[in-house]
Amino acid sequence: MSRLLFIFLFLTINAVHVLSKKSFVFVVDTTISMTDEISIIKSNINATVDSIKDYDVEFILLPFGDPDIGPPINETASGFIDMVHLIEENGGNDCPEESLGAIKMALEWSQPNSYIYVFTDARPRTKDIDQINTITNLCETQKSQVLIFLTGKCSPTETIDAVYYDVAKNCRGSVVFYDLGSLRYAFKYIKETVKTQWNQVDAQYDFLREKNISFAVDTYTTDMMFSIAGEHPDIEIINHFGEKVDVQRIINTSTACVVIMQQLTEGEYKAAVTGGDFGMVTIYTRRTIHVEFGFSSKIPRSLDETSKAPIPGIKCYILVILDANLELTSIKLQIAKTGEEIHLQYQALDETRGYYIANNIFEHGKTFKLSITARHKENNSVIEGVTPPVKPQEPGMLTEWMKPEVQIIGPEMNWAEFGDSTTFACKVTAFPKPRIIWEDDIGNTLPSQCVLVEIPSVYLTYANVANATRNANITCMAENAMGADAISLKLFVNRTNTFNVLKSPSDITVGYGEEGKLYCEVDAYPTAEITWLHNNTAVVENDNIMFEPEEHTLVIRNMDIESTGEYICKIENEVESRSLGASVFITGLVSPYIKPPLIKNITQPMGTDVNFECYVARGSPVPSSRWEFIGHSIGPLNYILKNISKRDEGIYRCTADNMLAVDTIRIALKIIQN
Ligand SMILES: *[C@@H]1O[C@H](CO)[C@@H](O)[C@H](O)[C@H]1NC(C)=O
Ligand SMILES: *[C@@H]1O[C@H](CO)[C@@H](O)[C@H](O)[C@H]1NC(C)=O
Ligand SMILES: *[C@@H]1O[C@H](CO)[C@@H](O)[C@H](O)[C@H]1NC(C)=O
Ligand SMILES: *[C@@H]1O[C@H](CO)[C@@H](O)[C@H](O)[C@H]1NC(C)=O
Ligand SMILES: *[C@@H]1O[C@H](CO)[C@@H](O)[C@H](O)[C@H]1NC(C)=O
Ligand SMILES: *[C@@H]1O[C@H](CO)[C@@H](O)[C@H](O)[C@H]1NC(C)=O
Ligand SMILES: *[C@@H]1O[C@H](CO)[C@@H](O)[C@H](O)[C@H]1NC(C)=O
Ligand SMILES: *[C@@H]1O[C@H](CO)[C@@H](O)[C@H](O)[C@H]1NC(C)=O
Ligand SMILES: *[C@@H]1O[C@H](CO)[C@@H](O)[C@H](O)[C@H]1NC(C)=O
Ligand SMILES: *[C@@H]1O[C@H](CO)[C@@H](O)[C@H](O)[C@H]1NC(C)=O
Ligand SMILES: CC(=O)N[C@H]1CO[C@H](CO)[C@@H](O)[C@@H]1O
Repeated sequence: MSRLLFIFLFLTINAVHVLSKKSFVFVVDTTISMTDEISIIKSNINATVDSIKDYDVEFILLPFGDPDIGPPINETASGFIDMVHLIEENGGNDCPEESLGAIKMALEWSQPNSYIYVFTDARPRTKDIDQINTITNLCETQKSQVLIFLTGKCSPTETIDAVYYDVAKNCRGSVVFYDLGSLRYAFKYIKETVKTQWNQVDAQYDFLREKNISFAVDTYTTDMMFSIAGEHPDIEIINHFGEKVDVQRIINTSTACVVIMQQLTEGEYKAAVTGGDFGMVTIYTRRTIHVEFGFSSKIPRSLDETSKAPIPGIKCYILVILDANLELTSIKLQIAKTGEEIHLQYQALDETRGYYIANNIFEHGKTFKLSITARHKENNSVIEGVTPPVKPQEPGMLTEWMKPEVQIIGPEMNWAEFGDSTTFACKVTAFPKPRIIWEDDIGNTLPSQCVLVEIPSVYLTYANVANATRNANITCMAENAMGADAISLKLFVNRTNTFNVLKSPSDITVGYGEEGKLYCEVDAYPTAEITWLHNNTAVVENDNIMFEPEEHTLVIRNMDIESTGEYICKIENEVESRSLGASVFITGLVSPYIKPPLIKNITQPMGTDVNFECYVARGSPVPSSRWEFIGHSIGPLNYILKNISKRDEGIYRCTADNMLAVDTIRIALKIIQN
């Protein structure tokens, strides 16, 4: 387990490095004792190279004899095959050989992440053993894999030198002993190591007869391969229910056993490894991620704003979407045919959702793949993924003329914070290029931008509301010679709650009959409602009291006593409520006053006329006044009572009243008989 951890750290620290073509290096012992092996190599090499030449590898042949090593020959696939067929064995029949020097040279000569296959029948020379440190360091920095295929022992009694195990262990490889009859299986193993892009190789060599290896299969693991080398090796994979898992046994010889597992389900597993003696286990794991991606000439915010292939010749943004648990560590462009690899700069668009953006100018006709490396955010394990091949769009394509069709991208309802800049997008399919206009519900044209995403007829159009201050209905219209289409989106502006009273009513004194105003104004969100109360009763508009909402006022047009009293402006929304009070007073009112009469008793003979006079000296509003006799109103202020008779005798009252008060004078009439 600690070894597993070590490998994880190892892969993590070095996750970002410049990758170039991997090398496929054959290190072949060409001494006379290898004659039979070399003929087996020759008869297997064509098919092997053929099956892997499409993977991005370069071929290097490194022969070593006695005492010469190399030189390495860097070749194309077919040149490499030719060179292998030209190998001639010569030189000493000594044992041991300079195999460590050859491995070291192979590592120095090859690219990082290479496969180095060593064919020899000799153990290393004792005096070369100090090279093992150099080899270990090279393997650590290069991450190359060294597989050693041994076909003999220098003397039958000698055990395989432990030095090879050290090399294999430190170079993620294995030491496999094959006799001449089974050497061809080495080529099968080679194919499997290259055919699948293993991204984790873990070598364990410390097993004696029996070992149980626990391992976990996560959601990203797609394939695993176990290689067991030793005497009569065997392996059984057991799932967490204790059930035996079906595996594909691709090599089963008396010294090597290789099994492959595909379509694994997540969980804890156990590999029960057995052998006759000391042995070595190499575990290969392939983990891949599902990558979603798209292209646009404007930075896309979602896959909806992209096309499946880039438009060549212009700056093109690439949106890459990973599982949110993963953090992108590299994006590479692998150009088909040339094998060229381009590292792309990228930045997170929304890391929590796994959205990343890179850009590139794609070349016409150059098919490519995107190769992604990511790391798991929790345990830092490294995962890779490669997209299917993508071919840039063909410029200059024409199509039938078609009427625009407008589609919303993203939600129909959009929320924005107050004052935010908000961008809306629509997809328009039309040919020829349509005229596109964005408008809001009060007729403003919004600034917009239009990009072609799919040649020849798919456009993306973006409109911007620079300062969202109100809810709006926004329409995208597209028109060409074939017709028009439009679609509407809604913008809701989310404001923070505000409640600012701008004007509040204050006490006023209004002259009788004059106009009075009370103010009440608020800036509130959500919108607040204003209601007025007068003496605790809701004010209803009438001829005298009116509201002027524009001016935020309540208007008393014609001041009277009724209109005095306590007024309250009540401001209320879902969040807050406030009551603001003020008193209204009246001025200019005068009580009626009747000038007292000089003669209060009138005595007159029957049949004569009596002149009643009543002088109202003051009063505002103008009092109403009259003469009364025995409770009845009898006439106006200057009243002449004619031809008096006895029954007219009594007390006469003159009354003047207004809203404030009443004033009264009395005159007694006495009639004498003549
Ligand atoms: C393998 O390739 C070599 C060189 O291209 C050729 O001479 C030879 O006939 C091939 N052998 C087989 C078995 O195809
Ligand atoms: C081998 O040749 C290829 C192209 O011919 C070249 O790109 C690569 O760097 C060479 N490798 C070495 C190790 O010289
Ligand atoms: C491996 O596990 C089996 C049971 O699954 C057990 O019988 C055996 O002793 C274990 N071997 C080792 C070396 O732990
Ligand atoms: C990393 O964490 C994920 C999620 O917790 C888990 O599925 C996966 O098995 C872990 N991988 C390793 C190598 O531990
Ligand atoms: C593997 O080979 C051995 C003989 O070397 C044989 O006994 C065994 O049944 C084979 N296993 C499978 C699964 O083919
Ligand atoms: C946005 O509009 C509001 C109200 O019209 C205004 O107060 C504010 O200053 C504007 N902000 C910007 C950035 O233009
Ligand atoms: C939005 O505007 C469009 C075009 O002016 C109109 O057809 C549609 O009914 C409006 N929608 C709403 C909800 O106001
Ligand atoms: C609206 O704004 C408040 C406060 O700024 C925020 O808490 C809330 O999530 C926002 N709502 C929406 C729908 O954006
Ligand atoms: C309101 O109260 C004042 C003072 O009490 C009173 O003069 C006025 O007539 C009242 N008006 C109404 C309409 O109730
Ligand atoms: C007026 O007449 C009333 C009764 O009729 C009487 O009480 C009063 O004294 C008289 N006053 C004068 C000044 O004559
Ligand atoms: C002039 C006039 O109308 N005189 C009348 C006054 O009243 C008496 C009775 O109350 C009549 O008889 C007179 O004719």
